[in-house]
Amino acid sequence: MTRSQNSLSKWRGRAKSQTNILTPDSCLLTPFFLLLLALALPAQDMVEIPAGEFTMGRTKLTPDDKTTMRPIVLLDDRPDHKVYLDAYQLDKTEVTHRQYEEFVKATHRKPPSHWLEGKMPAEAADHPIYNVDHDDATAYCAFKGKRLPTEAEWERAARGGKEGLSYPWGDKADPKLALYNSQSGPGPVAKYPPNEFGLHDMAGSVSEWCADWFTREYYKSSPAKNPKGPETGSYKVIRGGAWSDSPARITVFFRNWVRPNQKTPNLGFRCAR
Ligand SMILES: [Ca+2]
Repeated sequence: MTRSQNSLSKWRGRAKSQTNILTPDSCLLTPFFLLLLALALPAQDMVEIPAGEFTMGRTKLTPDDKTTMRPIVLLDDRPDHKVYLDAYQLDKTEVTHRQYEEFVKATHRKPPSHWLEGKMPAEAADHPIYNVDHDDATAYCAFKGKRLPTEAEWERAARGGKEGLSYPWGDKADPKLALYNSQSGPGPVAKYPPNEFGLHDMAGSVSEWCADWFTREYYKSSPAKNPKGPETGSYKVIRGGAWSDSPARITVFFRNWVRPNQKTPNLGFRCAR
């Protein structure tokens, strides 16, 4: 017998002995264990964020915080405050064109306006979806058995378990770590390194819809546990900044807002569960 026949026969023997391990009882149990495993583990495209407390909002004061010189859009990220969140899961990446196409085909939802003749542009398959409003994003997440993250869930995830930093990686904006300050539109998701939780593009790329209504004063009275935003409002929170934004707008604490029916080339989303 040659060496290769020998090793083939060894593999066959091993495969046979492994097959013999499966008794009728264990065969019956296997689907049950697989189901348990599926429920216990996050899907491969999601990250499990453990229950816990974090500091939400901007912690560093600037000299012009108490003057009229700081733009009001950069003041609603205070006061910083402790927030406790139950465990949840979040998509590792922004929802892509390819993923959104599956949803459009299955539900016959109106495609985004930049899909010529309703067709997903093939070159954008791995780019984040955009030109979708809050209803589109909410419906997509429901289609996947998910939901939009709350603003607090989004910020905790963006921080990646680190306290007091401006960006997911530190305190200095870095074009090697995120897509921002650009005029060229979005590129492929997950091109830049993930944060400590394994999440990509929590700074820049496209801004992301959150579930919450927005009010400027919300942090002054928000609940300490699982805050879900004001009861109602005219604007929805969007987070993370986009390819078109300056470094000040891609921080983990920067709060932005738009009307729920807004559709722009720099606004997309990811889902939570
Ligand atoms: Ca983003």
